[in-house]
Amino acid sequence: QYQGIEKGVGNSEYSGKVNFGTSGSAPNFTMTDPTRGNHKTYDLKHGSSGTGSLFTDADDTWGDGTPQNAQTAGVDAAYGAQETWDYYKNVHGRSGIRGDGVGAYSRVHYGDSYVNAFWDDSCFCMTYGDGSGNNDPLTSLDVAGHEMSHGVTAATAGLEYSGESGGLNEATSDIFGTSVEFYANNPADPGDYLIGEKININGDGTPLRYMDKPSKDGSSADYWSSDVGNKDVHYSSGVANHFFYLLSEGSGAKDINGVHYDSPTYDGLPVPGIGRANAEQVWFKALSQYMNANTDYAGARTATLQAAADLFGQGSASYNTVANTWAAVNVGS
Ligand code: ASN
Ligand code: ZN
Ligand code: CA
Repeated sequence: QYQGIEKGVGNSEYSGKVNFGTSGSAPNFTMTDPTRGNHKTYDLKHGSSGTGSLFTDADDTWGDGTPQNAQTAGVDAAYGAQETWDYYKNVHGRSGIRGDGVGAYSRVHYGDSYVNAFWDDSCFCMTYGDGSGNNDPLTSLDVAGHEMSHGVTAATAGLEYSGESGGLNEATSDIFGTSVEFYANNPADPGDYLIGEKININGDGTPLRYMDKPSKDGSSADYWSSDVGNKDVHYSSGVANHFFYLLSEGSGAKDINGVHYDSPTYDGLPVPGIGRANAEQVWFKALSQYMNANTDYAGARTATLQAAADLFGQGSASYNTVANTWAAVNVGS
């Protein structure tokens, strides 16, 4: 899979032993990925500004799989950036977050016990906290893919981060974060429709979000309602996350990679799903060609139907499934 270019050996925390792109030669290797826009990974050493220091190593074997070793979070972050780059390049033909071949950079060990990770367009960079007690860094693949996808959204539809467009912005990050996780096909972190299942963010090992039935988190919306745009964007996203799950897999009960899902519909009518790979193409085309800063849920329905018409033909079975799946989350009829 890595064609021998990714010569670095990393002992990650969440993705097992990985090969990843590094530069240099013994004894001066750096965490700089020469084939992905020279993406660099920095150690903030618990600071909260600047870049800290670029990770370096003498033998190109990095980390030990635990958060006590400072390199470990760097390995997870660099691997996440690598898989996110490869996902957009190989699945959507997009070179880098802005599509211009330019690599971003990542910073790990931000702050003290900081329980978040974020993309920042102004620095074109990714930042990861170390989690509660500096023990659970937020560097899992789905989180990396989620955050960097905020950069893709900013460079395409530009969905405004409030109201229904904010929910669509958040859902887009969950959709492509999940897609990156499936794409990586890593046995230590197999693809699922859960967000943040690896990072112990609730302290009890449960995920942050559930795409098959978003209300399982206690706050997210399963279905559209006229007040959904008043919710926090991480909860109004539930409608589109649910749409994406249903469009990928169909309604009802299903086990995938050892995880059990049971996805309901608004009217109780089943929907069949068109497969995740097709659903990803629909969402990416809708995002990059048909959505804009003010797109709401009704507009997302229209945008994905336009995308489905381009991809599968208007009135095709897959086109009709897109329409029926929006109805299954109470958008349109
Ligand atoms: N982790 C949060 C998110 O991606 C941080 C943020 O950028 N709002 O939604
Ligand atoms: Zn987000
Ligand atoms: Ca996941």
